[in-house]
Amino acid sequence: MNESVAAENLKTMPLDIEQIRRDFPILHQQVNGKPLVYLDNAATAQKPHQVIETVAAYYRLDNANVHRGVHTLSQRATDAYEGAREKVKTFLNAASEQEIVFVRGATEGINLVAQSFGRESLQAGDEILITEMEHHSNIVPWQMLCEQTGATLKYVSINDAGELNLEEFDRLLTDKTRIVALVHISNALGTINPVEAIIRKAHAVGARVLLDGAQAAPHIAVDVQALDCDFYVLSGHKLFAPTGIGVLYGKQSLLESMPPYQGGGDMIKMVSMKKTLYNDLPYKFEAGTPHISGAIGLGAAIDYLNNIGLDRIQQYEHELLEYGSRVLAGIDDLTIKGTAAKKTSILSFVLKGIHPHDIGTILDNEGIAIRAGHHCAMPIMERFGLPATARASLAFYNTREEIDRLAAAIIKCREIFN
Ligand code: C6P
Repeated sequence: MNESVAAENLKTMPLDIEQIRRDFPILHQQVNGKPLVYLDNAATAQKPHQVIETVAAYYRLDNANVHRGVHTLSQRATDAYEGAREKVKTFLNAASEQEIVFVRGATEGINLVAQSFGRESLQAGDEILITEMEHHSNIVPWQMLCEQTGATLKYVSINDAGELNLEEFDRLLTDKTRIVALVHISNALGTINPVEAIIRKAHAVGARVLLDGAQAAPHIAVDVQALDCDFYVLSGHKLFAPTGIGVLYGKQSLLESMPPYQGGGDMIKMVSMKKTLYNDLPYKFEAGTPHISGAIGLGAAIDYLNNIGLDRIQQYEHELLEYGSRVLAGIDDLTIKGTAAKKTSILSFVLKGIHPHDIGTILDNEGIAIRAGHHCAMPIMERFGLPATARASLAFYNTREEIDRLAAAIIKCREIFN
């Protein structure tokens, strides 16, 4: 068998989860006397030793500032940092490295677009269209922009399953809409939004589209050129990489036309006491010493994901979600919130008469980590008339046995309270 056929065959093989789990040292510990079940992956995902070792090796061997020194360590650090950018470019299928800006995370990416692109191009009378299912990071920056420019913020509502009301989107999208910003995959409901159609329609009225891919990038393959989105943001720490590193993708022509977001070192070509010439893309948007080790760790995480294959990850997680949905739906008094026809990786639920925080605490006693609260998406809670939900969020290292432990702990929880 030649090498490419062997590689193709490997891509269709089921995941060896036990092997994968061995890559994640943190998973092999007891919490409160029980083996850890980590189901809070939407908040932050765990790191494989390939990422941990890459970051450690960088600090052991190559640590230096980037783009500044002529010495060998600085050149090595610069090569590794720019190598990571190239990996992100390929991962997202961007047209060029110049379209890949390293930021702190999805939140900073959205704020950058709002304050640079938005502030430059919006005025009173313009409209920004977002949805009821946004994370606060994709609401507050637009509210701030509206206060600054006099633009108006509009929201597309969601149905009981947690899907966008697309007829309403069609009604709210007008030639006044300058920006459409929405979540690719909802962190609180797991809904996968029909972003291709939304982007097409938004472009037809001349609006620009930002996708919040914080929850999408770890679970599905993203191709920004095929999507034709104008901006895409993601957070490294949800993608099995370190915290404090993220990505803003922007179409080159747009990024070229935008003013810098922050001023400082590295974003300049020349500074005199009178004026500054800004640097080329993407450095124009990377003021100050960047999170070098974080970017390098993100590159290692991308290598790790590519080795496994996002298609196989998606397939496995889909089966796990279906299994989890069936098991949880069989528990008395439990209601799953978020039942979209297209969803992934999120099991948000409520238990009649028991506050989600109590569920979270009892599950923690059983060694199970979930998130309980509003998941930084308060408008969704308002929509469903809930103060909070309990949320189990999956990654490809989770197993059916872990779902069974989750279900047993939820049943125990019911028994304690009833
Ligand atoms: N959601 C969750 O538990 P940052 O904090 O910048 O890395 O990511 C913000 C963010 C933006 N959009 C979506 C869809 C998100 O899910 C998040 C982070 C975490 O759901 C922490 S609140």
